[in-house]
Amino acid sequence: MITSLTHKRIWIAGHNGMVGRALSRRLESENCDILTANIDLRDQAATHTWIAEHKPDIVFMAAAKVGGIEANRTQPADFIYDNIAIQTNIIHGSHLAEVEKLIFLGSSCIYPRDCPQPIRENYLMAGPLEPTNAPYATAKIAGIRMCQSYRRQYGCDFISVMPTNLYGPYDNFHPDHAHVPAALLQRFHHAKVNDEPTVTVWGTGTPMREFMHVDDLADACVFLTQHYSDEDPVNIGTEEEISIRDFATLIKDTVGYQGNIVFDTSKPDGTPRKLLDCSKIHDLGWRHSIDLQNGLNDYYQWYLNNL
Ligand code: GFB
Repeated sequence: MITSLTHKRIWIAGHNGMVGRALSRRLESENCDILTANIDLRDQAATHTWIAEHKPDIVFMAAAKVGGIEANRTQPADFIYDNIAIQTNIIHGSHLAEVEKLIFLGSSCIYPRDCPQPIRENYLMAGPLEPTNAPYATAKIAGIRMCQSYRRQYGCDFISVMPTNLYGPYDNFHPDHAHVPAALLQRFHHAKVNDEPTVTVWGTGTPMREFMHVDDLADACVFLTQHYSDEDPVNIGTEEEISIRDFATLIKDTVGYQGNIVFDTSKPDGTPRKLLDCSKIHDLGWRHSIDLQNGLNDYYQWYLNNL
């Protein structure tokens, strides 16, 4: 083991989000102190002061402005500004406060739109980005470069992890701004309870995506904190892909909706395919454990309990 969590002060930046809450649940079984901050992380002075005063040993960077394809398309300025500000303040503040280890969370959308599949970590910057999320991806690429640069210049143990598309408890269920799992879960549920004959799914249904339960991501982040220390990012996924058409049918069946699916092809498809090559994390000794159907059952149950 490279880094122990035992008796460490661990700051989950972004503790109220889906990923932050999953990290809190996962860290409950470790013998560590969890820190949370209720400040605007875009505020440099407030963020640096908070880190200097609370002196975390380990920082999980789960704070980010995130959203689905439509949120990315309509709010590109917020996506690039908020993410660059948040990550710059946390990474530099962590360096100043001599944080022992920092885990930066990126996204599979950082890779070129048309790169070979499955996507290996070294395809980063090998081609143009998918336009619907280029501002967000550009911010995340800057975060990876910052972690690499602080490691090279100052010897900081800052690592970057690249999760695939996620779903789970405390997801954002906004009808227009959510990612596809939350958007479809709430739309099929609403159609079921209101006896609606059809549900609309955006795009052509042909894009391929890989979906992972957020509890698997949290477990992978803890594993990599303990066992990985290098400047190259590490992909985190399931290596299982599904078309949006089949994924919509899976959500429909999970919810128990009896009507029909129609596709709105005026909406964007986004990137045609993004399957992560997870050889690196598999070789290190970690694999996901929640299969898609079980994960979606848990997701829908959580949704019903927390409507
Ligand atoms: O989840 P999603 O918005 O993100 O969309 P991306 C995935 C696919 O689902 C696209 C289709 O092909 C959408 O056209 N889709 C079908 C829908 N119906 C819906 C719907 O009702 N809502 C949504 N949102 N999609 C995001 C990036 O890309 O992936 C982010 O924009 C981030 O930056 C995230 O990287 C992981 O997979 O296309």
